[in-house]
Formats: sequence, structure tokens, C-alpha cells
Amino acid sequence: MIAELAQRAQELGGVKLYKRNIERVLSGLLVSDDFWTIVDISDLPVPGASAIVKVLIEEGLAFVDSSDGIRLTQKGLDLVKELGIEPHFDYTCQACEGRGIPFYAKPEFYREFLQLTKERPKAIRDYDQGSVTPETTISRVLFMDARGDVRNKNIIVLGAEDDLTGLAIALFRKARSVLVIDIDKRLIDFDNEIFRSLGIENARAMVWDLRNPLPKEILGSYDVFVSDPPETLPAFRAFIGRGIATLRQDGGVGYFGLTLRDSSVFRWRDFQVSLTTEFGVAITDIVQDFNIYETWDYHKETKAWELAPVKRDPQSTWYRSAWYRVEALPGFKRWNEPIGDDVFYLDEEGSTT
Ligand code: SPD
Repeated sequence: MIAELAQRAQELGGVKLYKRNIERVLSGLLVSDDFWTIVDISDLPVPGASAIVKVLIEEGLAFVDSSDGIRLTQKGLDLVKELGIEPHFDYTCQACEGRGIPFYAKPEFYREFLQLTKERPKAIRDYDQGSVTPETTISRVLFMDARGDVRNKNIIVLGAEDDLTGLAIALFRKARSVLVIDIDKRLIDFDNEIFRSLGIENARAMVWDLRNPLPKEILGSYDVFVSDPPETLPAFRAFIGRGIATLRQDGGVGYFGLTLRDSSVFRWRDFQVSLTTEFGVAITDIVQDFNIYETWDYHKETKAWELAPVKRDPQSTWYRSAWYRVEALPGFKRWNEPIGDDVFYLDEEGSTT
């Protein structure tokens, strides 16, 4: 029965699904009626979660109540019982928000970042932007520092400066140098203005479209790269492939976010194969749900909103990504080819642009 539901939802949603995905959605429905929370709990791309909910409704296993909440019917509750599916449990540490790194460990750093970024540029749709919370950005830097990847290192941040991670690394004042490259001139100007006004001379930001190969002087020049790519395969190569190409030598390190809200675990396997077998890096850390994103203002203009089985605002933050750390091993590959822009931001699994 459940495998059949997965098959039907897969046909409806156009993304790969299997039995476990149905179980996770049912488990989520036992604790929340909010569609976006269900997406979060079930670790599914929106088109997949939406298709599963729609199939459950068609089968009389779930229904939409008068406040646009999704709830299990008696038939749904009977099925859940029969299958032995339990309510989703959340044991996330409230102090560190589940990252294992308390963002308040360096209070002056956190406060300075908050103060300086009050007027930060808003996330816009053009480049698939969606900013992580300030607590996430600060925790990224502390996580990197705890792994020995900040002090006296040359660090490059590629794309995704809507999260202001490059700015935060520079404000931490421990790196040897920081270069931020991003397609969005608003962010580049924002960073450079802060560097200038605070007299931070070892950091700079420049506009760059990562679809284009990196210039020679950037290749093989850095100890650490940081990024947060859109989850399409071409964007993964442009952000992460090129990130690896900036590393000076083996032992170089990369950090980036990968989400299951815009890609499936099947796609993650492709990414991981490409990282380990093609680019020659080892994955040393994956901290699931490390990165928490503020819901972007353009949410109601996206395919995700259009696909949602109910049109109700998310009840809380729901979009998260895992924090990956990779280490380049001897013989790692520097990839730096041009990339077309046809499916750069959006494909069948992605829907939040
Ligand atoms: N389009 C909405 C926000 C997307 C944020 N990007 C997250 C990328 C994770 N790798």
C-alpha cells in the first residue's frame, strides 16, 4: 500500500520518492498541520512533499480543515497505527539550535555583526537568494574556527553572500585574507563599505558571475572556500567545483550548505559521488539542519507556493540546509569550465526560486 502511494506521488510530483518518504510525511502529520513544517520534518523537496499530501487527500487518508491545516482522517489514523508509525520527535538542543556550536560563545562578535547588518540588502528572487539567520552565519564562522579553518588562512567566499558569511569572517578578524565574490553588486558594495569604514584591509569583495570560469589569479590560491549553492547540478559545479579549484594544495578545505528542500536524497548521492570520485575530496562533516533560512519575501511568487496543497503562510522557519565540510586529498581535481544558464537555479526538484 505505502509503496504504491509513493509511486503515485512520484508520478504526480515528478521527483523520485520511496516508501520512507510517505512514512516521514505521516509521522509529521501526527505533530503538525502546517504544510511547510511537514516539508521540513520529512526532509523532502517541496514538489515531493506536496504530491504525497495530495495523494493522501485523494485516498481519503488526510483532509484540509477550515483553517487550511492538513490533518489525518480516521482512515489515515488507522493506517498509521497499522504501520506502526509514531509521531515525529524533535530533540533539538534549544541552546545551540542543534548545531553543536553556540552562536553566543563570542558575544561581542555576535553583537557587532547584528549591529552592522541591520540595513542589510534584502534577499531577492533574481539569484535564488534566501538569507540564513544571523545566528547561523555566526555559527558558521565559529564552526570553521573550531576546525582550525580560519586563523591565518586565506579564505574565499563564492556566491551566497546574501548570508553575509564573508563579512562575518572578516569581522572575526582572524583570517589572513578574505575575498568575497558574488553576482549581486548590492552585497559587494555593502561588504566593501563596511570593510572601508572599519579599516579592515585584508578583506575585499568583487562582483563575479560563477557561471564564468574563475580568473587565473584566484585558482589554486586559497586555503578555505565557503559557499551555498542552488541545488541544480550545473550550479553545484559552478559553486563547489570552482570552490575546490581555488584551493592551493591538498589539505585545503571547503564549506557549503546543501538542502533537501530543493533537492532529493537521490540528488545528494549524485553530489557526494561527484565530490569524492570526480573532484577528489573527502566529506568530513555533514551537520543536518545547521543552516536556518528566513522565509524570503517572494515566497508567494514561487513554484513551491503554487504547488503547495494549501495556500497558508508558513507557521515558522521551515527551510534548512546541512552544513558540509570537505577536505581536498592529494590528487584532487581543479574544475573550471564555463556553464550555460538554462537550468542554473531551478529544475524538477527545486521550486523555491
Ligand atoms: N530560493 C529560496 C532560498 C534558497 C536559499 N538557498 C539555499 C541553498 C542551499 N544550498
